[in-house]
Amino acid sequence: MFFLLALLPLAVMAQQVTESIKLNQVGFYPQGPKVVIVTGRTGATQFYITTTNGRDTVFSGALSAEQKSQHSSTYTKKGDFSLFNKRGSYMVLVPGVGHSYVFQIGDSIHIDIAKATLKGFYYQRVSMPLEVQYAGRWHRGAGHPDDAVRIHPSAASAQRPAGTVVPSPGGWYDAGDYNKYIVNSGITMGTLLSAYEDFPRYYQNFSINIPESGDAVPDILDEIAYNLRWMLTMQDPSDGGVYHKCTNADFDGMVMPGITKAPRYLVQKSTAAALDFAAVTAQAARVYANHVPRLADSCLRAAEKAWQWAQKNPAVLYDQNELNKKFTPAITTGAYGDRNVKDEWFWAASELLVTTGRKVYADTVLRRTQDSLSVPSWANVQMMGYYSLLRHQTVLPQSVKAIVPQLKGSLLQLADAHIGNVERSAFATVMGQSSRDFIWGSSSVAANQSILLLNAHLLTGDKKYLTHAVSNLDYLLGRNATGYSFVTGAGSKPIMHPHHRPSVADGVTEPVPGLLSGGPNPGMQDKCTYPFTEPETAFTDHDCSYASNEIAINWNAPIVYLAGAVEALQKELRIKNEE
Ligand code: G3I
Ligand code: 9MR
Repeated sequence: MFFLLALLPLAVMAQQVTESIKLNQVGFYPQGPKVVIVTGRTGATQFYITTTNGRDTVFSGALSAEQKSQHSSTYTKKGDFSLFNKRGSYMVLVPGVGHSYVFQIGDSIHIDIAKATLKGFYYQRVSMPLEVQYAGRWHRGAGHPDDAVRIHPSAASAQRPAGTVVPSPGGWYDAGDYNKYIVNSGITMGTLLSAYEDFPRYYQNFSINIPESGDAVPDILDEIAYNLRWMLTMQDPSDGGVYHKCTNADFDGMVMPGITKAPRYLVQKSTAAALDFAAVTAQAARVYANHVPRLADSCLRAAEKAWQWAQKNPAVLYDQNELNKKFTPAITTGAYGDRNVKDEWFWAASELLVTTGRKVYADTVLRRTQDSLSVPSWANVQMMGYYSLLRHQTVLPQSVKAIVPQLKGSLLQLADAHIGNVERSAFATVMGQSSRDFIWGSSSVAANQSILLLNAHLLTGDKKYLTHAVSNLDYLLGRNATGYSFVTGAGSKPIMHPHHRPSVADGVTEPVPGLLSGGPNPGMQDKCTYPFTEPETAFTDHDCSYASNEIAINWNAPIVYLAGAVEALQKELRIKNEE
């Protein structure tokens, strides 16, 4: 041992920081899991945790046998230093390979991630200036006012013929583009509202320095309300139908928001939009009841009206190609064209049932429980209904209470399917159990898998789900085949060039902080140049790459939930007999 300790300083100094050592670049909880991955072929068999000057070794461990990843030609060895629990700053040293970035071990280690990713939504606000006291270097003008947008011919009605001008200000820009889409707001808002519903005490004093900070409402609810008020403008007051989106005809160029004066349109009502809207406003109605009662009342009325519209219009899909054959101007922005709305029915019914207890909603819930269940995405929100029903199981009517064991069983079955083989995977993360995890917005797949596991943890108290949920936070913050932290401004090697118009156009070197990059996507639909093209490496930190490196509200919301939940639950990571 003495021999080793004496030699190590020299070894460290001789070695460089290497990107072959991949780990959560932010850090670890003292009692939490701690895993490091060494990529590339190496004869090394040991790893060392050292002080940041490399002088002292504080822990050493054996590297696992070499593994070939299933999702790329990457070889890995794994090191586990979970047993090392001393707070401080450290590096990982692997002789012959180099040393890692500096990371921390500490309490509340992810609080900055939890706050920055929620603040990310503030930076997406439409129609209001981002002032320097809140936005720092990223302050900017108001962007699109959206106080006078036009009814697109696809959305014309007797009361609102094509060209009618209506206000639809506010909300969040969807992503790297400047449009506003109801379907994608659906899962985004549901996820953020659920973060609050699951951890209300945690968010009570969770301040993120937005203009509303300091009022009586928790900041997370103030931020959500900014988009909620916009969503309410998207409902046609005469029939309760909900427009699919508020958009330019074509994407703006890579300029600051509001520079172009292209007309904005409310485009075609759709069943998916109505039901996602109904789900969000129904959930908001109960969440805001004690905080902003008038907003809550408006939400409930809006939710029931949207539901009624959907009942009369149960299969109005949004098909942009068909739409463009019939109407001008052609609309070429994001489609969010969901072709299956069974899950939207289930989610809307679930939220309306929890909020109102009415039988009509229970009937739909009961009819739809055999439908397939998956980790949620913008196009599949079935699981969002499960989360809410199980969270509020005590207030459900008897008929639905009777199926709670079945709902819980299905959720846990899916959770268990995600953790069965983690130890055998090359990065030891829940993410990447299947190649299909690597799709457009794969980072949100990772975060949503963790939310599933966190729900399993909340329902059972079983720590294994929580521990596995942390593995995907580690994935997003650096323990992945690309070596990037996918959150702007976080970690030692964060992405720097997201496909995000303000970040490209604002003249500030650092991108807007707290935004989650889409992540590896072997589809590479943007045709940019990718240095690697296999499923888990098909990523390029270039602003050209909207298919792998855009940011989007439905990707940010689940990392807000994940980071906040892990922070709120960090004490439960402790090994029981240490308490
Ligand atoms: O679902 C299929 C899957 O079954 C198949 O295995 C896989 C193989 O490639 O494809 C999957 O579908 C992909 C889907 O994303 C997965 O969510 C589609 O190919 C892919 O085209 C689709 O991409 C969507 C993209 O818009 C293009 O329409 C993304 O989900 C969606 O997040 C993205 O959203 C855009 C908005 O349109 C505009 N604003 C920015 C936003 C983010 O990029
Ligand atoms: O910038 C757009 C991005 O937000 C979308 O996700 C993406 C796919 O719909 O499209 C991007 O816009 C591109 C357009 O589709 C094609 N021409 C180049 C645009 C990017 O500069």
